[in-house]
Amino acid sequence: MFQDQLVSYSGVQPSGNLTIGNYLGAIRNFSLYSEKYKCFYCVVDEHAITVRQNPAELRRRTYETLALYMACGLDPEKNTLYVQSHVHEHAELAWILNCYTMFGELSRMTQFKDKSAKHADNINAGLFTYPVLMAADILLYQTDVVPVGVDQKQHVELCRDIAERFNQLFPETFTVPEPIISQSGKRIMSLAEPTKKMSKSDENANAVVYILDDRDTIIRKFKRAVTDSETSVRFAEGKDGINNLMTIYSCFTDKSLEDIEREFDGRGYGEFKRAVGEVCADALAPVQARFRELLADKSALEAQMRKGAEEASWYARRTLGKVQKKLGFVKI
Ligand code: AQP
Repeated sequence: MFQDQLVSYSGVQPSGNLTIGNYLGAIRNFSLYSEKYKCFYCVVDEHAITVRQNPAELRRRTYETLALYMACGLDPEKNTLYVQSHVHEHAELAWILNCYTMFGELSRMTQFKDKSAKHADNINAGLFTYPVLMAADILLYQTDVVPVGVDQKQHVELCRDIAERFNQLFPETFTVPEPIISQSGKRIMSLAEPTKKMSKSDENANAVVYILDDRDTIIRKFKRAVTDSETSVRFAEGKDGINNLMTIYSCFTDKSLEDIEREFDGRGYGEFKRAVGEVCADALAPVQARFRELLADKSALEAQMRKGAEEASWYARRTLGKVQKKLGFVKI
């Protein structure tokens, strides 16, 4: 809470082309909070460099992620939309919080374990302390709620622990945030390996549906999605591929799993996959059209970046100043 306003905070890394996992698990839900909360949505470029990035691609994706936020319905007049590296307080608070976070806590983070297995040649300290930077992002704004996909829940819980530890030593410094996990799109799985999360950094482009994929590509990817040797569309244990497709269909149509089972009763997987592809392509078409318009005007996006950074900095400065004072840093 910041000056009697409830605060919502979340972010997306510009570490790859955004997927329908990012869309259904996170971005699509961000605008739900604009009425009740003061909302900050950040393009977290400092997080992205925990794995190697091509600089030109990182730059391009930073613009694209901001444009996608707006194309997905985030109104920059109602939400503070900005880029993490434009607000230096994030990195400064992260350093301080590093000194209040335990090695053992960070060692237990499943994302660190997964990513260090995937990037065995580059297990850098930033990958390990990623959740501390995320805690700094959230705590700088005195955040009440953090809408995220289920994969980020553990990091928000660590953020709560850090905030509570700090507050015990220095009372009333941080608001302790709650994660909000959207029930429908909480975990969208890979189309090729449906026991694995759909990720923008997946090397197999057929496993992932990107928000900006064209209609034919979307339909083709769903057509090729891994299923099982049965033929009936029903949600059940062991049917990970079909369960994932039903979840995606349900997210785009708002139909319940029971309704979907009824709708496709007696119809084969081929027909179902085509229907999933079509509803997904239909839902993304207006987002893609708006995205192209926004991306065509780079200077307007830069003006938005400046405006967002100014707004965010005002809040970030206040929290960092309070923390530094409590710690005993000398102000000059
Ligand atoms: N598959 C998913 N299902 C539901 N939600 C998801 N999110 C990501 N993938 C899924 C949610 O999207 C938000 C932004 O994610 P991020 O960019 O911070 O990083 P991530 O969670 O590591 O996402 P990726 O796509 O897997 O990125 P890479 O491949 O770079 O690591 C978060 O709220 C996340 O929960």
